[in-house]
Amino acid sequence: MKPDVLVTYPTRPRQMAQLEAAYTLHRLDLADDRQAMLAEVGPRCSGMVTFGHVTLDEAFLAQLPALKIVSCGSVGYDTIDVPALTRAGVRLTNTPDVLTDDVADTALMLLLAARRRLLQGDRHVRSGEWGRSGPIPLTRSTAGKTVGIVGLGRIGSAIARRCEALGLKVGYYGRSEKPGIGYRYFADVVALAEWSDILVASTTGGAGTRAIVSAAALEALGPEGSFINIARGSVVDEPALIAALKEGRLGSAGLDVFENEPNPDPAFRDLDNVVLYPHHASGTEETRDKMAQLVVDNLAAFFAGRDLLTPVN
Ligand code: 8YV
Repeated sequence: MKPDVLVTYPTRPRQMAQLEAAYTLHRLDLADDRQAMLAEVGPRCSGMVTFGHVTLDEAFLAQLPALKIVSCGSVGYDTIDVPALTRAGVRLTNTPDVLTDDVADTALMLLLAARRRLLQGDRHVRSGEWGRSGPIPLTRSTAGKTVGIVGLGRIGSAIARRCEALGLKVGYYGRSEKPGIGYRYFADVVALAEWSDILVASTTGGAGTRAIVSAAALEALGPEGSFINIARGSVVDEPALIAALKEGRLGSAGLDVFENEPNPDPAFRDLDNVVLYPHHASGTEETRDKMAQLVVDNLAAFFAGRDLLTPVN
C-alpha cells in the first residue's frame, strides 16, 4: 500500500515523477473543487508536499487527521503554523542550505544594480539615448561603505561574506549577539540603519518580524542609502518604503519580495530608483533541483523511519 500524500504545490517534474512512483498523490493544486477533494481524501493523507507561500493553519490541519509529515519545498515557512503542527504530532521539513548561495548572490546583484543604476543604464544604451544625450547621471559606489544585515543566519552570513569581498564593512542586527563574529552587533534595527549606508533584510518572515525595517529605519538610511530585501515583503513597512523612494528620502532599493505577490503595489512601477525581481532568488535550475530533491528525500526518510534530513520541528 502506497501512503496517501496531498500536494498543495508541486515540485519539479523529475521529482514529481519520483513522488508518483512512491505514493498515491492527491493534487489539491490541480483540483477544481478543493473542498470536495479535501473532504474525500483528507482523512487518509499521511503526507503533504507544500511550499512556503501556501497557508497551512489550524483549520486546514483539522481536515487532515492522519497527517504525519509535511515536506515544504522552500526554506521559509512563515505561512505554516509550526506550533499547531507540533501539537498535532506532525513533522515539518524545509529546504535550507541548498539555496543559500543563489539567494546571497541575488542580494548582491540587487545591491549593485540598485546603486549603479544598472537598469537605467541598460535602457539608456538600448534606446540610443546615450548617443543622443550622453551618459546617465553619476551613481553611488559600494566599496568602503557600511552594510547592515538584518538577520545573520545562513543566508545573512553568506551575504556578509560577499559584502566583505566587495570591501564593505559589515554590521548586523539579530535577537542576540553571535559570539566569535567579527562584525559589529546592533540590538536595534534603527541604530543599525543609522550606522549603515546599505541595509539588507535577510531575516525570517512572520508575525515576529513584521515591519522590523520601519519608516524610521528607512529614514535613517537616508537619500544616499540603499535598502535590499531578499527576505519577505512583510519585514519592511512597504508604504513607508514607497514614500521614501518617491520623495528621495531613501536613495535606492533592490527588492526580490513584496507584501502582495505576485501583484506588488503598482506604485513600484513608477519608481526609477528601485530594482524589482519576482521573488526568484532561489530560481536557478541547479538550486531548484536540489530543493525539489530535498522534498522527496525528506518524505522518503520519514516513511522509511530514518532521521529527517532537514527537520524544522
Ligand atoms: C522562494 C524562498 O520560495 O525558499 C524560500 O523560502 O523564499 C524562495 O526559495 C522562491 O524563490 C519562489 O517564490
